[in-house]
Amino acid sequence: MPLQMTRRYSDQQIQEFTQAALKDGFCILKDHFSLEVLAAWRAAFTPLLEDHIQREGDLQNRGSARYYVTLPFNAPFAEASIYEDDDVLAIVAGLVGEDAVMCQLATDTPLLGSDYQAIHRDAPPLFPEMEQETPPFQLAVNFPLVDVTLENGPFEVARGTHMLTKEEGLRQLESGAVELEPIMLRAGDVMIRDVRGLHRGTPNRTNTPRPMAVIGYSRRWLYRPEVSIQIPRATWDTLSDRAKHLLRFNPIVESLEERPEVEVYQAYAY
Ligand SMILES: O=C(O)CCC(=O)C(=O)O
Repeated sequence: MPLQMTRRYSDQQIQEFTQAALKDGFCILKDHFSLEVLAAWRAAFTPLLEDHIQREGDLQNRGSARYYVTLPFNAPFAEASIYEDDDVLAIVAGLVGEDAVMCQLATDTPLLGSDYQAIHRDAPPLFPEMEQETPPFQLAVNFPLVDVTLENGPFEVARGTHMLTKEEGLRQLESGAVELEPIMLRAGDVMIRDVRGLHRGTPNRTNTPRPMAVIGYSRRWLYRPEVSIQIPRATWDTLSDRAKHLLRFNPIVESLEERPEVEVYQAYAY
């Protein structure tokens, strides 16, 4: 049955969030997602993380004691109230077009023993020859499954650097013209960010993992071979028309057993 959804924010507020993301490279919706849904994600994520570490933890796919784990597109993660959230989708449309696609459903998790990542972006420039950035083409919608504190490894980002070349952004960081800010999201908060904003993960100094979910939305013409969402046919048949449209370029599989043995998204820093 199609989900009945409503927007929490007015058109004008959506415009303001969109403008903030265009200017700063990100915007944050506070207290947005259901804590009940997030608790279900947290519980289902723990065994996935353990399994990932056991099978391919030695690949250290995001630096020491830090892991990128794709989420299976089934319950509780195939959750329309999250990936079809009306406010988030309105901002996504304002940034990467009405015809955007959803291409990624995953998590980044630092554990005790993790370190500062090198400052990076999550996508290469579209036109590296031109040393000029374009309007947004790839977004990450990030939301933590636990409260983020200074101790458990806040994501740090340098405001406004998405519209600079990486070299210029790093120069400005070096000179102090811009600085990295820790983003202290609480469970329920959502950050919508342009993946070109210079950022890094920081060490988790606690014994509790700090999973940060990431849903990728792209312009319809952008293909990112390193990420995709395998959609079981039985699930596909239950999706709303809007979800089918958002997910239209992802592979439909008979069973999630067909998914790759190891994460494909290993090279992440651009
Ligand atoms: O999870 C984080 O805090 C940042 C992770 C990150 O930027 C990455 O692995 O690309």
